[in-house]
Amino acid sequence: MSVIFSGVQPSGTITLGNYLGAIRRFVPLQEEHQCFYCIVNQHAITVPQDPAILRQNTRNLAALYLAAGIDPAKATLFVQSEVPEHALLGWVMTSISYVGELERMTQYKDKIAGRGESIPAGLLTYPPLMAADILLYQADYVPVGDDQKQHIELTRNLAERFNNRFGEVFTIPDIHAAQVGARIMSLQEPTKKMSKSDPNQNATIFVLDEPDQIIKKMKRATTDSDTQIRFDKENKPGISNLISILSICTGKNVAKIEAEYEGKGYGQFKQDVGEAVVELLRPLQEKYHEYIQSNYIDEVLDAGAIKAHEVAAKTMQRVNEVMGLARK
Ligand code: ATP
Ligand code: LTN
Repeated sequence: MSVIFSGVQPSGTITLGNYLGAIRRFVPLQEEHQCFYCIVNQHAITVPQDPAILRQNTRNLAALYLAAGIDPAKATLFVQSEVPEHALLGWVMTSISYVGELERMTQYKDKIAGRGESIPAGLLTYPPLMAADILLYQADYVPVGDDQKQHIELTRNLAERFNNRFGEVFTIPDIHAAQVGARIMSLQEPTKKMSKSDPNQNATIFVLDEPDQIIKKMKRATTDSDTQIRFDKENKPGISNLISILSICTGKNVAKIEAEYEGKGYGQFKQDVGEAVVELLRPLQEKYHEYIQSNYIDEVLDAGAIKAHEVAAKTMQRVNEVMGLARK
């Protein structure tokens, strides 16, 4: 049995990318491993958040985790700010990080673009906090989308640096990469990842979108002037993205999809991808609406924070001892 840790930010509604690249993959892991799944609200505040909306998004995300099939009897589901050790170890990790290595993170470079002088310092120190999240639980594997690879690499470096200086305290974690769906692309600019914060609403499918909205967005998806339905990321990024999505939704492999659509037009193909996504999301949406109206969410998160804290406090105690922060 391994330890698994992952987190999702309550920074808006979850996208099809978050679901396929991360949350959906969390579910089978809980059957065989000790899993900690976190709503990382302290990461979300690295950009300004409206307090009422942040609170609401936190509940929505908890309901979505449960609707996706996370079972609190098997996995620990909790909110980051309710386990203070995240911020405590986050500071330690920030202290052993180098400014240069943080400035090299591509997510940082993307997120500061266009912000002028007002770049929140939290955007720079975001990866050491993420490292703390993972290392507190001595995680072996971290299931995340492709875009987080660099942050996991940094987490490994920080853990090794700490262990070299202070002794073997941390397990060195590995990324748990997706076979397919590791990077769902924007429907409008298929060379960019699908993102929650894309200002163009047509670029992103949100998991709570209505069926007709999903079909409409699929129909508007950018493709190419060719007519062949063929997987070729380089020359046909739009079609390749839709093939990947259809493949995950239906379980059919890429070759089978290409064969099925030989000689057929883009119109029918896009309609079918839209319908497959609607069907994939239908049970998730139904369960979400049940959970969001119940008190069950609070029960789960209260219990989750207690369980997470027990593990996190042990690691933090050890860190304080080896670093000389503990007085005795
Ligand atoms: P933003 O898009 O606003 O930068 P985000 O969605 O990338 O935010 P998170 O909510 O923290 O940020 O992401 C949660 C998980 O979803 C991470 O594991 C991330 O790798 C994964 N993920 C995000 N976008 C995609 C995508 N387009 N394809 C596959 N996985 C994704
Ligand atoms: N940075 C991640 C979210 C995140 C995370 C984590 C993922 C914060 N802490 C720990 C895995 C493990 C993102 O997707 N933007």
